[in-house]
Amino acid sequence: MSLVKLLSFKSLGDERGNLISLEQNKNVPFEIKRVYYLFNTDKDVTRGFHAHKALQQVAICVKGSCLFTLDDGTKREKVKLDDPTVGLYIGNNLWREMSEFTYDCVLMVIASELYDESDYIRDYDQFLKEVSL
Ligand code: T46
Repeated sequence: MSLVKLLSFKSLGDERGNLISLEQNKNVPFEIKRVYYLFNTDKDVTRGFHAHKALQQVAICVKGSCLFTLDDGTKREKVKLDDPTVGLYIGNNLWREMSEFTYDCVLMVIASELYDESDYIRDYDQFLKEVSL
């Protein structure tokens, strides 16, 4: 089964431009507790390098592009996000790395929980132990 789960959002655009609405438990498959966004990221920067014990997220590149690498402990898959109508669903226990940001990239992330550092697994060996249990 692919690690890359893409959600397609219907654009409600008209001659004035485009509009996408995100609603919890509808086109976003969980209750939304938090939204954050990354921007002005230099092109050589890599981010992420962690997994989450419980958090579910949907990442949407609303402008520009970036590359996600997902890893479940047995395989790695990459996906380029460059379309504001597409969301990448990232469940728990998935290692993620983000790279190849264009400087204009605005990466918006919808999250199922409030920020909680204790939900992060920031050590790759620890992650491998957790997913092999
Ligand atoms: C993820 C990827 C896609 C907060 O205080 N509140 C928040 O809601 C977030 C997301 C971060 N922070 C703090 C924690 C760090 O001191 O902001 C700083 C940067 O966070 P971090 O280094 O975790 O950023 P990324 O880009 O490596 O990862 C972020 C999310 O943290 C993570 O959950 O899945 O984006």
